[in-house]
Amino acid sequence: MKKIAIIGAACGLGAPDTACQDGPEVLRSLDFLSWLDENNILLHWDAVIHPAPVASPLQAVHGVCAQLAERVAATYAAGEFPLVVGGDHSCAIGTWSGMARALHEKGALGLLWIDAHMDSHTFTTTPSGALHGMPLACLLGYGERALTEIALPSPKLTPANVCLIGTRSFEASEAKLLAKLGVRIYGMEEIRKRGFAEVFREALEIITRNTAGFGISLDLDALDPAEEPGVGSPAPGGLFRSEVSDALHTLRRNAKFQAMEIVEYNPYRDRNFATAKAVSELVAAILSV
Ligand SMILES: [Mn+2]
Repeated sequence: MKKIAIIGAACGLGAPDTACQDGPEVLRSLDFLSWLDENNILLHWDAVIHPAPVASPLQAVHGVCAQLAERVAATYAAGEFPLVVGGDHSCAIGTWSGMARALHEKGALGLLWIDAHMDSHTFTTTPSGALHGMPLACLLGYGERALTEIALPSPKLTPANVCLIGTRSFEASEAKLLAKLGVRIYGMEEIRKRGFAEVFREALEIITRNTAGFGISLDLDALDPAEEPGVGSPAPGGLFRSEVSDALHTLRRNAKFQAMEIVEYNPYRDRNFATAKAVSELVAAILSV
């Protein structure tokens, strides 16, 4: 059975609205994950990492991600399963830089990016300047040096070992970068045509083919905001919680599944804690016995 260490990443300065920075503390204080413990899933809150009071969003994101990478790598080295809870999605730079370093003697890291967006901008293409729109580009080696070089020399990910699922809101410039790199993207149209289960299975095959282990970065905005409104950047026409949770269920005994991240929980937009409940349900899907 996996023993899980939850690491909160309270970053909000990567987004125009900083509300997601309160996500981890809300989930921790309301004990949303404690019922997993009661169901014999071994977990504990390891830490919540907060940004230092610094001058710019870039410095804040760099600070959180550098600490997060250390924490994730140490957790993994200690034999625990790192579960990072965001925070805006800029924390992905820290989570997966840490995992890439933890795994790099064994081999490459595979990553499934479940998200309504591509998060593959750089400072030269971004319309908003927001860093939570850039983490995947950074991990692939494109972007600000301070962010691409955390924990290991860049790049942390090889394009052939990455898949995006749930994509439906993006700019042409980031789509162009991913197309140039040959990253496989499963948009909503393909998912509705083929079914989530089939697409998920195929993506898993791609990201495990040439890797030592893989992780999942789950942006809650991949889910449909009609069901889960408590996210940073809602985008209509998304995934249903049940189809995602059914697919995640298939990973429970997958030995190559090494880490998970759930991000962009905005407690102020949530209604009746629907999105907070989604977080615990999705975690349970992966980890229950
Ligand atoms: Mn995202």
